[in-house]
Amino acid sequence: MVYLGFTAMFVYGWIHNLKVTNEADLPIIISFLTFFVSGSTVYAITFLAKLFIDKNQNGIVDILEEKEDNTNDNNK
Ligand SMILES: [Ca+2]
Repeated sequence: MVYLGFTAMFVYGWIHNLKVTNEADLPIIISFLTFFVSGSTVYAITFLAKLFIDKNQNGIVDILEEKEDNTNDNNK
């Protein structure tokens, strides 16, 4: 919701600026879009990084290990 409000304010300001200066400020909207893209990129990288975490060094990715443990618990 914070992002939504921020986006609305930015778009409003951008359109206002477009009316005043009568030209679209493309570089700033591109950097704004880049901000959002990089935000989701960080999220994706964080998710992918978890696929390579193996804290107990047994060669099995810990995310998969946790799922395996849950399956074992169900069998008990
Ligand atoms: Ca492991």
